Amino acid sequence: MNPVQGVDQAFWYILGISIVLLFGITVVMVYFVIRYRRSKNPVSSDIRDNYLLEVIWTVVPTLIALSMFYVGWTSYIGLRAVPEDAMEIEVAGQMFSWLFVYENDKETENELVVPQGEAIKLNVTSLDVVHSLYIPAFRIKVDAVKGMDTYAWFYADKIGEYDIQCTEYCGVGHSAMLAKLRIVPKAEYLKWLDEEE
Ligand SMILES: [Cu+2]
Repeated sequence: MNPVQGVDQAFWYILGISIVLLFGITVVMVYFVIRYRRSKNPVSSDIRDNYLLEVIWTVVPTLIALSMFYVGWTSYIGLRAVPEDAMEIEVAGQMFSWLFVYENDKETENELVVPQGEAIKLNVTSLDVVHSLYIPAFRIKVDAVKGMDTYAWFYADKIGEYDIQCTEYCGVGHSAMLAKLRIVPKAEYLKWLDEEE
């Protein structure tokens, strides 16, 4: 599965549960406030030891939390498991731009060009301070740290232009640390790769 769908499913699943719980709890709370107000219920009842209820309110939330963990974990695995045939590109953050180095040592700044239909593995590092590579369209966000190699991957399924942004505050030029991802047809990519900059 494309990790984008996995991440989105986890997002909607957790959001859905949150909305149901928010409304459910709010409705019950408002009902209790009205139903058991002092004028209608002057003496409060002393309720103790309802084992069935206690088991239910322990087991059900535990199962809900575990199911959210499972959905989140599987989507995370999708983001980390790189297909074996992925094309590798070296990525380095620096104050204040992104550098991309391709298989033939071609280098670009603030422009990442990849062929459509390929899995792309980005080997990420930094030349100075901590940056973070963020490509929202592909649900990628990974820190770029000097002396450390991290990675991210995405499936370049649709031709188009996508935003790349540094998302770790890295200095005065941080907000301008923008780049573009361009997904182009394979033939166009090969032609581009051989062009001199
Ligand atoms: Cu940065």
